[in-house]
Amino acid sequence: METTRDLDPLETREWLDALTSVLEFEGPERTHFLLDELVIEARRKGTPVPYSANTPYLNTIPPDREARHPGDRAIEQRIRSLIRWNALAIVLRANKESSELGGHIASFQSAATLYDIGFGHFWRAPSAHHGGDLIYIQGHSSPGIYARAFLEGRLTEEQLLNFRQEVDGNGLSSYPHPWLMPEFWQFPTVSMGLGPLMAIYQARFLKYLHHRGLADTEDRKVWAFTGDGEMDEPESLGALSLAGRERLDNLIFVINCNLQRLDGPVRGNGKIIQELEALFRGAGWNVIKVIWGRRWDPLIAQDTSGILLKRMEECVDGEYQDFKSKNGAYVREHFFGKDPALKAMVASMSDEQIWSLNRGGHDPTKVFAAYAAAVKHEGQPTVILAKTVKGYGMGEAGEGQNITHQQKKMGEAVLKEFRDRFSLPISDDQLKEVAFLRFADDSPEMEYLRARRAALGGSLPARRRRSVSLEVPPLSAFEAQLKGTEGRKISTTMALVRILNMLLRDKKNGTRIVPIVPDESRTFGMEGMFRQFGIFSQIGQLYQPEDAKQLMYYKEDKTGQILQEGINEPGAMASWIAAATSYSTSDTPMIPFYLFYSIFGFQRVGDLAWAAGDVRSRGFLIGGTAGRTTLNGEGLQHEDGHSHLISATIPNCISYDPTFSYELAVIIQDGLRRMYEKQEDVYYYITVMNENYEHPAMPDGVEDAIIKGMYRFKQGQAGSKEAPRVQLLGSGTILREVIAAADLLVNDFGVVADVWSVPSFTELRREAIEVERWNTLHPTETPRKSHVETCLGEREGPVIAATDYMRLMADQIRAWVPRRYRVLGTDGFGRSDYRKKLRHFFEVDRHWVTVAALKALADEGTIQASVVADAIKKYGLDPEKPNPAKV
Ligand SMILES: Cc1ncc(C[n+]2csc(CCOP(=O)(O)OP(=O)(O)O)c2C)c(N)n1
Ligand SMILES: [Mg+2]
Repeated sequence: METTRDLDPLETREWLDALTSVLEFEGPERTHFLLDELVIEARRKGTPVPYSANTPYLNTIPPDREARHPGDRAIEQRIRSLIRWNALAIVLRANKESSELGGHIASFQSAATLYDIGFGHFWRAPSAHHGGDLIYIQGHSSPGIYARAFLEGRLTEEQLLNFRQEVDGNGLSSYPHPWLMPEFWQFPTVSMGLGPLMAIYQARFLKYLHHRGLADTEDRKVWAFTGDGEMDEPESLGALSLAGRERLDNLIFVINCNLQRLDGPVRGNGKIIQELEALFRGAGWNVIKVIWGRRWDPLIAQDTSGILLKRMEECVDGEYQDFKSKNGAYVREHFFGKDPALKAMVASMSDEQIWSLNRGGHDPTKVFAAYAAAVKHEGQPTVILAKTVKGYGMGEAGEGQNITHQQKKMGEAVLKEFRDRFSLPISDDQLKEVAFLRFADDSPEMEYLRARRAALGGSLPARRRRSVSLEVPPLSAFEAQLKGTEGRKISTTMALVRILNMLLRDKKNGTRIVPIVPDESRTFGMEGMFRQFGIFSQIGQLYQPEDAKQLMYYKEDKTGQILQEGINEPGAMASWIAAATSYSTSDTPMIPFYLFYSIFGFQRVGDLAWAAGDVRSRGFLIGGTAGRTTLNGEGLQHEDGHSHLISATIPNCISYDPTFSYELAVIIQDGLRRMYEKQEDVYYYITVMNENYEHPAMPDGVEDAIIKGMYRFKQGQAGSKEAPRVQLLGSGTILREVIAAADLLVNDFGVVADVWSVPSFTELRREAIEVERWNTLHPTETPRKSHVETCLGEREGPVIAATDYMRLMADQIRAWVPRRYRVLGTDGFGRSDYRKKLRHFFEVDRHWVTVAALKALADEGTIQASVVADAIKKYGLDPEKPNPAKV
């Protein structure tokens, strides 16, 4: 259908005049209403009116509706200019000798005003009157944040000089890392996409705390800064609809649309601002575009014919970028010069004036107006799409150029231009050495800076390291798990759910437990919790659930305790991180338990799990239905035999693969004690399984050894003194095969076996490395012994280990096993079958453990090799069986 050609301009004029008059006399709401009615009527009559989520390529807030910037703009500009200078000085000086250390200049220069207006007027630090706003700062803009902290007197010159030099302490981390600067940085954002995702769930978790009456978060905002390139990440976009659906009006995204990412333009052939506008509007967000600075206002006001807007809309980002890498004359020629009438509009302007037509994101008045509108907006999250220039002020060294992202050098001539452009008080000598600049302590600038932050409650960013210590339940509270199941068969998953139920009912801390599930509650047998504790929903439940008449119906509730995240592991993980850091962000320790299919844990959200360590999360991750052969019917993509290897890569993640419910109880109680009573910055990964078996009572005095990772489960009873001996190790469900193998060994071959339960090979290895390191550095002192050496040193016979994980799991302790060590594991892709068949296939069942033990004894010369051959025959093992790791 022809829609662009105007067949009757007179008629068009009449309609437009009518619109103008309504707008003038009855206001924008009425105009909006009438337009909506017209579109609905046209559609009802069968006219196709295509959906467009875009508004014109203009600022969302027209000049006459802008909230006025209340500050002293001249002083603010001087402060901002000094911050700009110090930010680039940090990077230039770090790279003076060589470029080995790296750093970024161009990104912060494009974002300086966006941060400055926030710090100066909006972002409240925690104080007696306010819980504090939470700011997710773009990772590689860190030099600008350090530069401000330096001006405020929070960082020393020495620290700035140690940017990216952290080994000797007192240095500044390259990016926001709470692990490395625990009193400064709050959120690890530099892995693109994680900041936006975590910010959304943070905002929702603040609502959760508030609705459940755990903390007053009513007036707190979450601000997330991201680049326009960063919005390419699926993680950046993936939770937008959740934010819209949950009406997170405590959330503000600021997207710095400098039109460039690392290699070049973000959308050279299109317009990133328009693309993002449509996406965010579609997801239910309030969108505020800040495209043009105030120097454009008169031109836009003159544009009654729409030729300027037409040009603005047809121009693509690649061209906009190109203009800002050139000069005023070039912009006159190539932007305005396209149309004689347009060129005439700027005929009286000099090239300099054309060059100074500023972009919205560089205009403090426009940015202020956008922020003021955003914080007032109710019922929706807000995104501010601010157009800027990458490398703003860098001139020939990189302004608007494709190379600018990685530019770490600026020559003297360019620095002089920078100085003049921002009217910086820098002598030629200072310029040569790229000196850091400060205002005199009693200067109006310093007074202004201090007064602004004082009015907003103190300096930011700042991180709370500790909160209140909780009184955690003693081990005796877990009595039901410690005494064994007395004949009943249950899974460790069921034991875990029982523990969770007990903790949820705990009078002191029950309300702090946050069960989190990604649409998997029924898989773990947690559906009973729905009715009792409720699923959190800000709206409550607008419908009667289908199963309302049942005891355990599906209950959504405003004060619900469970976070049911849908089929969304990254979102659930982001929720868990928000809860696990609530001690820091809200001074309200929470105890999250996130349960997931273990294979969809670390390998699915590995980068978030790493960030969780960095941000000093405290909480429990529960890898459900774990074990390559234990989750038997779900095949290759579900059967996990390696999550413990990934969790072991995270230095402050403590992992366990328990077999019995008392082990689980001891581990969880100790975790509660370490994380919530002692406030250690660690988190737990525990695997639980869905195989039902009987659980014995806890043997006496094994608690400490369970926590260390290994204890003697059963002492082998020798019929005679000469009987050969072996040490059998196992974890998880496979420990039960190991226990059975001990019986086969003694009954079929007269070999005596001691059985060890090893809930954590990972913790054993960590401790052994520490002991070994101490011994190396203290060679003349009495050597210390690792727990592995202590356990196995005084025993006899070769050592055999089997788990439901890859061999590397048990191999972790090889260096400290004092004798011959054979390891069995489930290397290779999983597949579906009965557990019994799978354990034979992967060669981890009782027969294979027995054969491995006999072979080790034969290799030692304790028994004849023919005994091993007899066993292979006896148990029907095929010597030509293909290697399961390869098929
Ligand atoms: C997951 C991930 N991939 C790649 C990078 C490397 N990286 C850092 S900044 C950057 C470009 C960012 O562009 P944009 O988001 O537009 O930010 P700008 O610097 O333009 O403000 C890239 C690719 C990263 N930090 N994280
Ligand atoms: Mg960018």
